[in-house]
Amino acid sequence: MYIGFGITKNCRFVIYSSNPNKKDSDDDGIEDDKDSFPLKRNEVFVFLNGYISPHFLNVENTNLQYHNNNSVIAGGDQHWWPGTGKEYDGIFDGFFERFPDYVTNKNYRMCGFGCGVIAATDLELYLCQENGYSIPNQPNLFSNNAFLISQSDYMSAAEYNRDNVFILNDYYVNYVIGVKPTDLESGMEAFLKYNGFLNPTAEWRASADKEIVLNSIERMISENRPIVFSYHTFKDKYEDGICLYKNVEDAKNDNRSTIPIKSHYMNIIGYVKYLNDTCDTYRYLLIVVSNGEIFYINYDFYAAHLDITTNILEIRT
Ligand SMILES: [Ca+2]
Ligand SMILES: [Ca+2]
Repeated sequence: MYIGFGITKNCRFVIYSSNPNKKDSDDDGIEDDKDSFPLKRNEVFVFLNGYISPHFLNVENTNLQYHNNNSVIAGGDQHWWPGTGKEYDGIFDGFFERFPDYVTNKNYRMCGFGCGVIAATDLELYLCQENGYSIPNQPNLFSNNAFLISQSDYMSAAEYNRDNVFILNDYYVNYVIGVKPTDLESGMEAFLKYNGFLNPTAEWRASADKEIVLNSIERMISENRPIVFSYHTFKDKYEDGICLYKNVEDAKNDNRSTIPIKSHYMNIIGYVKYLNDTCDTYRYLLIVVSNGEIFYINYDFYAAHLDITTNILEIRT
């Protein structure tokens, strides 16, 4: 059927299922006769700034045992601050006895609840590195090397943020999820204004709609902006935690081969969209950074848990 210019008529047409001049019409490495979707790439990786492999901040790291002996990692690590680790064992066990420690001990609160400070600092430093922005009171960042930030400079920037911008204080919320989303919003808007934007907005996305949030993620990645996001569940069951995978196939299957995480802020630095044999619409993995390491997350699992505490920080300028 052809419809147009006031004329409607039936006509014949041919659906092209492949390009007859090529063996692999969509250049995805699967030849047409074996490709379930010969005109659509079966797997597409999208990274910040058109990088050809996952890449994020280069930060000097002295905590080698946590990072396979790598002396350069992809962001800050809250374990640089020497908490004992016991803080993680049932957050409310002995909570009130330990409360004064958390209030006064800057190491404990950073190691135990600093993931939001780290995620926000990672985002700021990436924008500094890519765009020449700066953080107030932190003149030495990148002073020795444009592509490498020292661990001490990173920690200095994160501590400034913790005390002044993405504040870890004795708020009840800070002891449950770390930085308050409202502080992420106001802090990121202040950072963008400091760097010359007249009317930026940073909004903790209220939507629980899978497609709306995905569209925001795709837009920000295309603008070369990482996305601070959280996962948080109030439930205690193993299956309610989110798994971070080092391997794409594990993430596609969400095979629960890693220890699930109950509450965490991280950054999205890209995504993978892929087809499987049963469906010709793309499904997604998120490529994320957590404490200096790059992982994949199954977006279907994440999106099923979207709510006010599991969401993204959306930036517009
Ligand atoms: Ca192909
Ligand atoms: Ca294909």
